[in-house]
Amino acid sequence: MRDAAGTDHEARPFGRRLQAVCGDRVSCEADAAHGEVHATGVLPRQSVLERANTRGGAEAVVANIDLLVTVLAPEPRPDPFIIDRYLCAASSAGLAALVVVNKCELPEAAALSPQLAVWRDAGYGTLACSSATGEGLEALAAALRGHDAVFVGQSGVGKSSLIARLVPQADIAVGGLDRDAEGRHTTTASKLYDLPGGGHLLDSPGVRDFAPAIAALERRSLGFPEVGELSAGCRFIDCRHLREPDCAVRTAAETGAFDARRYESYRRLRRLYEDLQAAAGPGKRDRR
Ligand SMILES: Nc1nc2c(ncn2[C@@H]2O[C@H](COP(=O)(O)OP(=O)(O)OP(=O)(O)O)[C@@H](O)[C@H]2O)c(=O)[nH]1
Ligand SMILES: [Mg+2]
Ligand SMILES: [Zn+2]
Repeated sequence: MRDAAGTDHEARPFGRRLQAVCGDRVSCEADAAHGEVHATGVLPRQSVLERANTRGGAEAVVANIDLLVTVLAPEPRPDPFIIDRYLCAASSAGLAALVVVNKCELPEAAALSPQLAVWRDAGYGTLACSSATGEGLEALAAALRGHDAVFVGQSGVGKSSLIARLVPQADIAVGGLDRDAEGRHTTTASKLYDLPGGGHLLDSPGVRDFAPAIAALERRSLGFPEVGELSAGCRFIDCRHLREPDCAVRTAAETGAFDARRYESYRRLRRLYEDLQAAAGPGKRDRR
């Protein structure tokens, strides 16, 4: 916990129901007798990134950010579907999003360019950089300046390595690649760093998968900007863009106007959305 003067303290959550996440602003009380600080309450959030739990409910991941940065690299092998789901969660939560390819000095990075172009065409910011060589780091620093940003992505893509370069005074652990096979992650808890030019960066532990909280997802497009735009041409206002007749989204995917892999990603998220909706129970269906 950091106080108004910028000093960090160890703070214990006071009471079992306090659900603070990284980025939260909390009210605190000093317990002078035990030399401890207790976090007693979570202040209202400006924004929150939420993931789905298995019961179809929502779990906060980070709070009070305005920019989501999904980091990928040629190694470990990227899963574009996870990245899509993060991007959907970001647009549904009103956050700007940036897709960053790290380790761009590796020859295999060139193969990621077509996929990066698809995200760029969808309206997301994209960047290639290398924490090893320093290439692209100035552009990344410029894109982050003044923002409260979080780095997300698979374990081993180099989130912490990038933060170590962007925040020179950060005391941050960076790991090897082999740990992934054993399921150990180098970063185990989210942490907030001050950016030199203003703003903040949150490092987060690597993920194997990510499912956005369904209640937070934009219901018609699920947060896919292309689907949001194309759906104006669908015959039915409540088109799910699967097998419905005269669906402009499916037609665009068939003709190549909408990237086929992004459409597949949409279909997978739609199925997950409906499964989670069912898990949440009939009373919670289509609340919005
Ligand atoms: N070749 C190359 N390796 C890099 C680069 N950036 C990071 N690495 C390596 O990638 C490995 C993982 O780096 P981390 O920064 O710990 O990755 P992370 O995304 O923070 O991983 P988690 O904390 O487990 O989520 C380390 O061995 C780094 O040295 C880069 O630009 N090029
Ligand atoms: Mg890390
Ligand atoms: Zn449709």
